[in-house]
Amino acid sequence: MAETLVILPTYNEIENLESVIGRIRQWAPVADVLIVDDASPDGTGELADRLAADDPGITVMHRAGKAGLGRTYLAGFDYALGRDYRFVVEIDADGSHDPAELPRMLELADAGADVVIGSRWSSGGSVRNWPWIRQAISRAGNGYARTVLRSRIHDITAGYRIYATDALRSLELGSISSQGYCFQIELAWRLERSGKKIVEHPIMFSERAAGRSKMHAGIVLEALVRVTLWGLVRTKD
Ligand SMILES: Nc1nc2c(ncn2[C@@H]2O[C@H](COP(=O)(O)OP(=O)(O)OP(=O)(O)O)[C@@H](O)[C@H]2O)c(=O)[nH]1
Ligand SMILES: [Mg+2]
Repeated sequence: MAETLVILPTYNEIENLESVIGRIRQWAPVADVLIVDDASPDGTGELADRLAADDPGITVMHRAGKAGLGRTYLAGFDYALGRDYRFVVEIDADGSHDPAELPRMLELADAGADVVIGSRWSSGGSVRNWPWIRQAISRAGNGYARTVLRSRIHDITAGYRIYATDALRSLELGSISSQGYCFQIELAWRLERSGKKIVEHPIMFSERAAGRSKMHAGIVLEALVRVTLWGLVRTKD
């Protein structure tokens, strides 16, 4: 069995799936891949099955319906933790995260980082073709979370990451309730607070290649409310 599992969440990514899988296979050829599809109406799940039929390193998990990114990753983590993988990769299927960064990020994980974050906002990181409003929301959200949570992480909402599975095991994953990119904030913050080693690796983030974003105002609001509440609890510590 491979020591790394790449978890690829998909919802209506039929135009992007084949190319991102090809690039993951190119840059992390010995990793296993788990596609977690939430019954995408556009047929992404069926395409995933066809790709898996040709490649023993690819497994597909079909879930009943759209449950959000948090639930999707928790199901993927559950799969990984039951199988002795050392590292778990989170990566979007929409072309925003370049699999060419995987070798370097895996090196950092192998060198002892508990979490490697593919970071847009640390020195050397960048974004390409992202509308100014999305950049503004991401920058403001990260600035707010850094201040309120007293975090040192520059891109705490980032969705391109590697976790050491031992670090995930140390968390009570069952008690995580955040959805959207608040899920990413909650995981990173819990690990940072418990003294885990977090390393940011600068990446260039590109606007999705094709298809539609699943971002909506509720996702931003959830993060705002939860981060504020965590911050209030934190000040009492
Ligand atoms: N299985 C599953 N995958 C999801 C769900 N929501 C989003 N995804 C996938 O998670 C990844 C990130 O979603 P995006 O729509 O790109 O969201 P985002 O990156 O915050 O938004 P953009 O920056 O606008 O692309 C993509 O691979 C999506 O297909 C969901 O409810 N279930
Ligand atoms: Mg995206």
